[in-house]
Amino acid sequence: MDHGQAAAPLLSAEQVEAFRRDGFLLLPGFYDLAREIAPIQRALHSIIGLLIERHRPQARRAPFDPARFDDGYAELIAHDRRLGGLVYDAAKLIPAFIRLLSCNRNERLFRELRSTDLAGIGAASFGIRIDNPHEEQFRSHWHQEYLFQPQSLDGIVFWSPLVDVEPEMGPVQICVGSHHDGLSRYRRGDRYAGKTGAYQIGLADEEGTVTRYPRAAPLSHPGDLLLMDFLTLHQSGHNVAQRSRWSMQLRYFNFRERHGIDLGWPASVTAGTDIEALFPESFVRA
Ligand SMILES: O=C(O)CCC(=O)C(=O)O
Ligand SMILES: [Fe+2]
Repeated sequence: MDHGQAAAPLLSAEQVEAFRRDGFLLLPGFYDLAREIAPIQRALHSIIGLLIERHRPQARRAPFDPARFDDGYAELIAHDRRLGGLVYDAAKLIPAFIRLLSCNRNERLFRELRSTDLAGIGAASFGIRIDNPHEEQFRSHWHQEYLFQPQSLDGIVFWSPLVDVEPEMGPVQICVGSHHDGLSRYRRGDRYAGKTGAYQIGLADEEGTVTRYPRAAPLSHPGDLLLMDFLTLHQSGHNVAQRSRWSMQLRYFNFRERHGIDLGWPASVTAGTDIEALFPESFVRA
């Protein structure tokens, strides 16, 4: 039976080398817009529509168009921000999203980059971010994925936008090559004490750490795929556009990696994993 090994590689040697060197890689047009992306946008349009009908029956909105699938969303959350939370939770339940999450090419891509035959999808590690203009509460500041998704040290974030990400929308910012320096030290509270849950955790010396590296902030479009090493320092940009920045996060790990095996492939911090107990040496106590 063909397990994918026989298929032509998805990446060139130069792309693999760039990912190893920089800790990230942008693959323009990796996904098929009509077959893989539009069904997710259509479902989001319908879900937003149901909430508009339920909570703002007098509001008018456009029929589905992939370029503006979120029509009416800004007005909906201006009416009641909690309705945005419903859309955020519902997005993970869209079958087309779950199909994309575990699609064959994602698995092959991970296996190619990590030279493994045994890929996993981190428990509670996937979803669709909605970064609303000028909202700081849920903006993710400088971090490395492994601390929050401790499934394997060599995990990879698959990040893909559902809208055109122009500079004002705050593209993800990356510290180029930072993955070579291993897991940084973190602390809870401090400058992020006003945020919720795991968003209170930040780098122990954020300024001193992130200024050591050159930055990248790749612009992207629906269908593009941005890959990030689980040790690459990155953060959300600041969305100062008019529209929310919608993007998908999928996370793959390697069952065969030693640290993952030792820890037992824990779920995401969002599912309740106590990362301060898991990584006591990575936390500086205030
Ligand atoms: O999309 C963002 O702003 C943050 C992305 C991120 O931290 C991630 O995908 O792991
Ligand atoms: Fe992240």
